[in-house]
This record gives sequence, C-alpha cells and structure tokens, in this order.
Amino acid sequence: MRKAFIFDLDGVIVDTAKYHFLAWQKLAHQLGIEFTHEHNEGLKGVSRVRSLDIILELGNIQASQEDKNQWLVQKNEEYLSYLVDMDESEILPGVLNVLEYLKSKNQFIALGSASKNARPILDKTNITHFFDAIVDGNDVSNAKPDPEVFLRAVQLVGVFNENAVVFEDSVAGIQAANIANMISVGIGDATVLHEAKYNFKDFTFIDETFLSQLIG
Ligand code: B16
Ligand code: MG
Repeated sequence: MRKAFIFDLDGVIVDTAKYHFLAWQKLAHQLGIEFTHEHNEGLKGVSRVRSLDIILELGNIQASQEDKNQWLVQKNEEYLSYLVDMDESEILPGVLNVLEYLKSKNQFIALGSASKNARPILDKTNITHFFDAIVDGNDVSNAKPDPEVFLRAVQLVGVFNENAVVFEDSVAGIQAANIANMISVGIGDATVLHEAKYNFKDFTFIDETFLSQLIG
C-alpha cells in the first residue's frame, strides 16, 4: 500500500528561518522593537499574519489594519529579496536522498507548509517534480496546530490519515500531525519537539531501514 510522506518546508527542506529572521528584524527595528534569534524561534511554523501580531505584542504596539497590511507587504518583499539567488545548494543535508528513496519506493510525497512562498522555493531548489501534492499557506485558512494543511495533503493523494508520515521542525506542526492521527517525525531539537513520535537531528540521521519500516 502506498503511504503519504508529508514534508514541511521552512526548517525541514530549506533553512529559510534565517531569511525570515532578517526580514522581521528589519521591520521590528524600524518600529523600535528589539527582535532576537530567540524571538524568531517562536515564529517557526507560525503564519505571516500571526508572526506580525506577535512582534507588535513584543513592542506593545497597537496598529491599524492598514498599517499592518503595509508592514506585511514590506516584510515579504524583504524576505523575497533573500530568495533571489536561491538554488539546490540550499536544500538541507540528507533531504534529497530521502526524497529519492521514497520516490524509488513509489510512495506519495506531499508538501504541507504554512508559507505562501512555498511554490517558488520548490521551483528555485529544483525539487517540485518530487511532489504529488502541494498544500501551502495559500490553500488553507487555519494555521498549525490546526491539521488542515496535512488533511488537505492526504485528501489530494487519497490516503488515510494513519497512513501518513509528517516531517516537521515546529511544535505546532508536530501537534497538528498528532491531532490528525498521523505519524509525526520531528526534525531538529528532540527536547523542543518531544511530542513527536520519532525525532531526528536532521535528515542525514534518517536511514533506509527506518523509512522502509514506515513504508511497511
Ligand atoms: P510566508 P513552514 C512557515 O513555513 C515558517 O516556518 C514561518 O516562519 C513563516 O512565518 C510561515 O511559513 C509563513 O511564511 O511569510 O513565506 O508565507 O515551516 O510551515 O514551511
Ligand atoms: Mg517549518
């Protein structure tokens, strides 16, 4: 039976958190708000709109919707400027091997990301062809830990939830996978992602034995 392997994007396939950080930090400084790497950790997997609200709360700033919209556009333009030269070299270690192995075993591969910039990132890194389904921030209305993004992905490939595996680097994403009764695999710090069923520091630690067990 074919299973579905759902990949988060930012922090799992590519390390775009560093670009989100630079773009949010620039906006925060402009608004007189201190914004550190630690603050940025709390924005992983969080939608763009919610991220801005969190930053404004840090600075105790109340703003009109018009101002917020303008800042969201500004932040995204700054973020996109870091992606101009993006290519395959930004794919995180071990990811391509796992994608190729799953493809060779005829498994469904899907993307489940909160980012509205997911498709151009997959194109720039030249991996769009691996994906049977792509669900991103443009397709869902409920942010992780709501499982909507992963539920859409399994619907698109026609697989039951319990036959789906989710690779995630955010706590909210792991919770979303668990709520949906999918197999959650944390990528990153196992202490932070302790709610995941399995944990790996990165994809270089995921071997074919583990993957073939999941495939069953
Ligand atoms: P964008 P993921 C998430 O992507 C990021 O982790 C999060 O930091 C970002 O704010 C969010 O996408 C929205 O991204 O501004 O590009 O729409 O981890 O769910 O792939
Ligand atoms: Mg992520």
